[in-house]
Amino acid sequence: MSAVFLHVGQCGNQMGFQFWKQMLNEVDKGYDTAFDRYTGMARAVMVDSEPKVVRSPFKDRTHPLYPSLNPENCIEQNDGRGNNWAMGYKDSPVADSPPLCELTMNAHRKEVERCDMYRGTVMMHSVAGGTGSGLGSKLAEKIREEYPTCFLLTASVLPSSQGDTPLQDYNSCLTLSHINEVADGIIYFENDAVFNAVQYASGRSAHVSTHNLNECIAYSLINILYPRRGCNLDFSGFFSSLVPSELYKFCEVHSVPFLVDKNSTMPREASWMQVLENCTKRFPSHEMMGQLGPLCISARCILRGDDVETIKARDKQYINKIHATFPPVIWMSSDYLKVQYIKERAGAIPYKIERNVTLAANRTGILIPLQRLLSSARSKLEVG
Ligand SMILES: Nc1nc2c(ncn2[C@@H]2O[C@H](COP(=O)(O)OP(=O)(O)OP(=O)(O)O)[C@@H](O)[C@H]2O)c(=O)[nH]1
Ligand SMILES: [Mg+2]
Repeated sequence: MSAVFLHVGQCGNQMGFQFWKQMLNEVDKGYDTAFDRYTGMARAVMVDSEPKVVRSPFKDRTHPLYPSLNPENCIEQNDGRGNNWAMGYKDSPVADSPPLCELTMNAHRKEVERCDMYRGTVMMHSVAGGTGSGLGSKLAEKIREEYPTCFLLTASVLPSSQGDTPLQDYNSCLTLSHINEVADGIIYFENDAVFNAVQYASGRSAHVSTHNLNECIAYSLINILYPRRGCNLDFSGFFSSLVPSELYKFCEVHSVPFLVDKNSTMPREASWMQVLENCTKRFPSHEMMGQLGPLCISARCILRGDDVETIKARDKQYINKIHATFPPVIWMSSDYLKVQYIKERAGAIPYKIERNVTLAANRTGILIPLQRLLSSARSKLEVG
């Protein structure tokens, strides 16, 4: 069973490159179906409306991803979308070349045909620019149309509240509304929250780069998509544990410890409870949620480490801690929370992490960024 990964726009490609770099360290190419069994190439399709980022791994033979990405799956144009959702969605062709959407769907179809058994697509993008948002919305619609019975999951980056681009709030609302219609699930990453997580991990005064944000996002993604390294991406497991209702598709994921340098504030030998507590703090707190209430529809906790067996006996203690962070909605059954103990090296070469906790939750926390984006878009509309 295989998955195809689609990287759209600058952010989608940059986080994608980081994802594949970590995948090469973490999973065995021979077993994992994220890579083609015969060529060893990643099942990745990369598209952007300008060549600079998407082309970068193919220009330099010493680039770590050069041998693992298929240049035929790299689709580009020489004409950005200027942070404009409509320009990305309209996808006007340039000169004699077909539109980007058509070229991308063609490369995606070829990749699907190379799969042993295609199960679904994971699309990575930012919702705030022009290409990842507009073209990303269009591609999601097309994939849903062409493969109605397969899964479509997005890894969507929400913009910083400080505002990177003037149209970001409009673009984000339009994109989220589109993908909410057609995708089966949306894993969202707020750039502000990721920034805080990285800064916390690396010491308050540390400089946080976009590269660091992508390291953190890619690490969380790998841990939730591939909790057991070397196994297939289990779409059914993901959706049954985190998206039990098609009305509520937004999931937030954090993975701790995430170490970006030697000055980590989290000691390597931190206990399981310390790591778990640290991870729960990554989610918006009860105070931040205010009247919305931090209600949860489903949650998943993955504990990975060689000594994970030692805490199974104290299972209740850990489950109570997670329950306290993610109280369920009143109509949800008590098994809304799945806890997985995985006796494996906690990973993240070269940081030698001993214990790793990944928490994912489908809950009302998504209302915080949604309300912020909506009210900011409305106020701009009224001023305009
Ligand atoms: N986390 C993260 N955010 C990024 C990255 N690159 C850009 N962003 C954010 O994404 C938004 C802009 O989206 P881009 O991906 O640059 O835009 P695009 O999809 O290429 O669209 P156009 O350039 O307008 O055609 C802003 O909110 C940026 O802060 C990245 O590598 N990682
Ligand atoms: Mg761009």
